[in-house]
Amino acid sequence: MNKESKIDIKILSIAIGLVLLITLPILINPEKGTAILNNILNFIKKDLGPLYLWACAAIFGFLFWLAFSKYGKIQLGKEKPEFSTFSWLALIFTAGIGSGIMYWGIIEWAFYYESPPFGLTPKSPEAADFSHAYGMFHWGFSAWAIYCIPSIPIAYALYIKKYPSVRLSTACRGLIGNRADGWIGKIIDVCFMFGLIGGVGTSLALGSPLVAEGINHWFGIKKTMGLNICIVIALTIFVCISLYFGLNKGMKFLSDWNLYLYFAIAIFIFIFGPTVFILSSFTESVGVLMQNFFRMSFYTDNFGGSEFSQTWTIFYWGWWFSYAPFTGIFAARISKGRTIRGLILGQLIGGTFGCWVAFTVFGNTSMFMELHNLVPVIDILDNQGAPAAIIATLEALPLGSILAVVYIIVAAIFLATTVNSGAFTLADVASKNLQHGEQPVRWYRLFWAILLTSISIILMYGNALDALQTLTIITALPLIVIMLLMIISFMKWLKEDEQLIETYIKKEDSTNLSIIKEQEITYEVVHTSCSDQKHHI
Ligand code: NM2
Repeated sequence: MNKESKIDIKILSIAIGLVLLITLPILINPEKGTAILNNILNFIKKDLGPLYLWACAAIFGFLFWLAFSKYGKIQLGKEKPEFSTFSWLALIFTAGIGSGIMYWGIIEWAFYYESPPFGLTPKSPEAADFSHAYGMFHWGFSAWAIYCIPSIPIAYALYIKKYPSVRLSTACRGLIGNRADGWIGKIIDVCFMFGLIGGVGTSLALGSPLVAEGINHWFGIKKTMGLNICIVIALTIFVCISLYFGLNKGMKFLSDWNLYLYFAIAIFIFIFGPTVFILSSFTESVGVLMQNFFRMSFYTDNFGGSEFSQTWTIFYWGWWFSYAPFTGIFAARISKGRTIRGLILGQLIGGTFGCWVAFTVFGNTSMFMELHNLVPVIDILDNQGAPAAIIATLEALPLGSILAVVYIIVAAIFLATTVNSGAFTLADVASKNLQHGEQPVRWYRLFWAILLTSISIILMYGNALDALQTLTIITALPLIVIMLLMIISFMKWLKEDEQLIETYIKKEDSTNLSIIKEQEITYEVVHTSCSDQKHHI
């Protein structure tokens, strides 16, 4: 098969056309373009905000049920998992988490401490209690449920139904049937690409100023737009090298090292930072979170009138939603041989744990500095911005200057791994005729990386990155609907395959297999039936 036949020109051109349609007006008239987007955003956040809260809560409940239902036992493909559990989790974690974790993990508490929810007094002990619990909530189980949900129908379509593509439209096939190949399918796929471009833009918008702050601090180079752009170009080169070597070499290597360094910094700060404070604050926050989980999940402050929920929870859920199809596709792509339960619990527990490390260790260290008058974190935050407050916190620790350098490097790697897997997934979705397990062609992977980052650069240049961030939340809205379609489609498939699933599960029970053996049994019966069905598609 020649290279050309692997590119899906239709999807590619619709996606690029749509991106141009949105970015050009912003570029030509940034103020007006941004104002229009902000109006749409305000409408969504105000009037449709509760939808985001309900969607997230429902998804969390659904996954909880699914993981522990009989369907949780279904193994996705009879092959052995392609990656070790560590590398698998590392790939999933570093794909979905960008430099945001190094940015918000250490500083988010300060925002809540200054403007707390539930009408609490700013900077009070109660505000302190919630300031960590809220960070853990926004980067915890509910959030990871949003990431996890698309991976289940996509993995089912890929490994059980044996459809060769990882597209969202394919995962909706149970519901929309062959319309997945028509314009409905195209709209679904393009929505996702669009969300991802916005999501990555947001990550770059937050990540590059943090790196720029470091460069300014250490080398005295001025923090200009030019510096930000140079950072993104350097990052693109780095990403291209990793993409060139592909999933098994470049990307896996980068993800593994991303996590090693991340944990190394966390362990260092945990030992040489305020260990006891970290432990006790974490314990308290877990209690506050458990006690208030439902309240936080449905908090709109309808009667208090504050914008806490819109500024934070709804914004965050939107951001997670806009990334979710991409992380779902990516997670499904690398989860051959895992069970549905493994896929859900791996993402929910592994992802939450990974995020909580930052919020617990980095965030509490920073708060400790503020409360003990070691570093005026809030003052720096208010007057010089978050990146300066982050560096000041780190420099106050033992070996602070080295630590801060490594911290910023890890933030850059987090950013790189996200752009990396984003480009890989875009190339994957905008390809056709890929055989099972085949990766998109090399130049095409690099092309998407360059396209992704150049859109951000153009928008940075036009000073329209705020608009791009706004766009991320807006694009999350259709994605919520698409995810609902995917869930319904998945449930229809389960119903369709009910008989075979029963046989599969009974077979295990009657032979009284041990857990290990249970995992070795594959889903052959369904495989066979689906391969048969494939001929009719
Ligand atoms: N999420 C996890 O920059 C980033 O960390 C990308 C952000 C959606 C809040 C992901």
